Amino acid sequence: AVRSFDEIPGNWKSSVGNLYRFWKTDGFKNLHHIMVENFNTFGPIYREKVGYYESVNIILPEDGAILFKAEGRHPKRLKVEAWTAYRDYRNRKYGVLLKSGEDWRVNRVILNKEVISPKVLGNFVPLLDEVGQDFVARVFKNINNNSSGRWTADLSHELFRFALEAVSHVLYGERLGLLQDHINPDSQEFINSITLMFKSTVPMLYIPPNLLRRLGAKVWNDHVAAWDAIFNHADKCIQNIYRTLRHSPLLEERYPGVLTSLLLQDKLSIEEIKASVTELMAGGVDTTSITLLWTLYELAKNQELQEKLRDEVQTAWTATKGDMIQMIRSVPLINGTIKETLRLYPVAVSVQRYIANDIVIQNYNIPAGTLVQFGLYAMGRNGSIFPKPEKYNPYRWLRGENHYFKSLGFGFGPRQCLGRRIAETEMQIFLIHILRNFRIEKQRYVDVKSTFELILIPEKPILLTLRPL
Ligand code: HEM
Ligand code: 2DC
Repeated sequence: AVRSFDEIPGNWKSSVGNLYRFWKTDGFKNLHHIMVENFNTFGPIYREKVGYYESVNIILPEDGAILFKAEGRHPKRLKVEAWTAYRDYRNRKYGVLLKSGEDWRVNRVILNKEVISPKVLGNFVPLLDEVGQDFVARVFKNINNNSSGRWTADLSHELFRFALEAVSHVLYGERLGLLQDHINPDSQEFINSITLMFKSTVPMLYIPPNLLRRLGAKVWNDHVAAWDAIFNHADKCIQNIYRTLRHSPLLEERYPGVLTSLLLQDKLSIEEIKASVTELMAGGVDTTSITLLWTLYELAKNQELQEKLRDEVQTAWTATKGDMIQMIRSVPLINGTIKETLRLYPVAVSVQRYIANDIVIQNYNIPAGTLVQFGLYAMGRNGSIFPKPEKYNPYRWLRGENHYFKSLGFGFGPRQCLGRRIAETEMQIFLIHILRNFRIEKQRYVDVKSTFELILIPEKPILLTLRPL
């Protein structure tokens, strides 16, 4: 017989006790490790209540399949109250990230055509390629300023700039100039604010933001200041394009960028376009840059693998004569590398849905409306799902292996990551250029762990060396 919801194992009876234990064990920073521990203790399904949200957690690919079949026509993920509270507080519109119901769907369908449909690849590639080439030139410049003939740095800052430059070029069709020596201080503030915005979100996953606001808590004030800076900078960029468009209608043949395309289509209101473009700009920085940083770190640790990747890139380059669109289709191991990085270091520790129908998972009844979290980080490190999980091995994503519901780094279905196409293309092009030009090295062996600051990030700076081939 199917067992009842209340029989699901886990510590779901005492939410205050859980919050206290969370606090004591530094649970805020270790959410992903705590999830792994819980799966070890309770098995492939457990129920939990921490702070104000209650969820059922699952880890197996086949259970993920059941979950996503029940997501309904308007899939809803865990509501990040801090983000909606800020917008309500400042009277700003929700974009596609925070919208729900039919309003979400209408916006999402229109945005899909501009940013995620396979057709847009041809528009994005030249824009991203230009930024990739400029990054290479910037590295050479740094190497030449250095008598040692190589360049060693914490590349995260460089990668943040690269990522913001890349996503802005796609969104606005224009360059921000972040790969030059002197950059607009507003852009640097934008970058810093995104990191602060993510970090200050974490406590508010458990403590209601409106309570913290009334208490005048620092974390709320930090959060507001961070979003203010994000919105102000995005507003400036958007206004800039909007004004140009009104004064001089487009004559060029060139792809004008996502924002202009949306404005010309005239299917969404300007306020709606602004809200979603701001989210795309903010969502496009830490996500891809940190994934690239982890990838470079793994390649620095594994020179043999790095050579294999370089061979693939060089062979594809010769075969395609450097045509970037064809290149992207000819480098399966590069694509496996990105999947492998997201397996071990998923930006999002979980993908969640409030299910639309009753479902049965692991022989337990789960009623419609329940928040179900699929533990991405825990799945990626589980030995029965990925043999030798500690080994960084992009080959596991090739050939005839079974990948059914195992590659969920960008989420799933109609509510999956809207920036996925931009992110994947940007990261492919970046890795192609880097591997063609530099050897990636690391001083000595240090194992870098991840820490949860809403997204997973390295717990300490990673020093890497780039050396011309
Ligand atoms: C949503 C991951 C890069 C914009 C998401 C979700 C995940 C994710 C897991 C939730 C999906 C779901 O619930 O099924 C990633 C990863 C990235 C990345 C791993 C890079 C390595 C980006 C970029 C952008 C972006 C570059 C913007 C250009 C968004 C937006 C949503 C989203 C707007 C919300 C979509 C909606 O609610 O309809 N992302 N993301 N992401 N992401 Fe990304
Ligand atoms: C964080 O328990 C852990 O793509 C929580 O580009 C559940 C949760 C809910 C929503 C997730 C979030 C986690 C991680 C960061 C995600 C977010 C949805 C979108 C966001 C995955 C897993 C992200 C990084 C977006 C952010 C766009 C924003 C800056 C405008």
